[in-house]
Amino acid sequence: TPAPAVVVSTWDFGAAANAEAVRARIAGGSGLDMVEAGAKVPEADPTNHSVGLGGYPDRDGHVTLDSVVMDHAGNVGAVAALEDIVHAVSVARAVLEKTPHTMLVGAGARSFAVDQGFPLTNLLTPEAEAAWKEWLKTAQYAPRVNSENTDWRSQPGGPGNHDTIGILGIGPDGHMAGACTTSGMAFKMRGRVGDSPITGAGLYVDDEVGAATATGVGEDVVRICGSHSVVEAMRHGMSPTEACRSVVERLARLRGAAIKDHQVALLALSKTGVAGGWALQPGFTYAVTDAAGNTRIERAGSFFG
Ligand code: SD4
Repeated sequence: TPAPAVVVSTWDFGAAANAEAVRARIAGGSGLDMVEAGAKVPEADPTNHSVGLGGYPDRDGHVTLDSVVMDHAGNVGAVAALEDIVHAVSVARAVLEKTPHTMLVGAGARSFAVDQGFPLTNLLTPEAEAAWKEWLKTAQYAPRVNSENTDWRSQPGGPGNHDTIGILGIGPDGHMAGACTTSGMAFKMRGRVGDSPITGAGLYVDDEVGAATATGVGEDVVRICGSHSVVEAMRHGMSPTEACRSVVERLARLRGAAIKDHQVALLALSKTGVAGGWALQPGFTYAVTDAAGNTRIERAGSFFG
């Protein structure tokens, strides 16, 4: 059996995020410090078109970010439809620590971030702008699966193996925390908010049981309160993998043919450091890292073959 994981995150690029999280942990940081440090890595990476700087815009050309953080004591902070700030996860954390609220959205979130000293940055990179202009030629919104079975990676708007990051951590004191951050679905309607900043959908942390996070088509994750459902399944005795699988299967039963071209991927970490995941479509990977910083990439099983 592998050493217990102290941090897990979605997709192969989670490896770089996990490395930062472990660095924060070794420096004495809390679970919240870990997941924030990790989530900031893809936020600052302009080549990731689903998170932070370089994220694909909405259909009107605005890059809008959604993010949430949650700690072991049920403290939550979130932002939705945040513009012009690279590190949405850090603004979410500021909502947790500096306000009496759990979520700020849109212009209010942006002015709060400015008040907190976050710099304003144009998040629309030339590459993302070019992809948006290409998309405008047809302007067909069709959320595509992040799957190895389709050729969508090569299509404009296909984020390839880059996606929302959900990251779950266990601090040196044994307490869990999580974060989820995204620019949402490429070319979404203006004002659209997905699952990622919604507590219980994109992220849920329960320090008695474990934590879970989600990526994929947010509308589907919201319908089943994806992350909270995974944590509750774990509470009733399922392993992280079994819990993620049961929730994916529940979604498939609920939605039938409506989800056949969608991806939804769930990732969980138990309180004891066991990681597991499951997805609708094949191709979902996640990064699992132990306290010494050793990382392995796991490939999740899937509902569709
Ligand atoms: C959303 N779940 O906004 C996010 C998007 C995502 O690329 O995971 N993807 O629906």
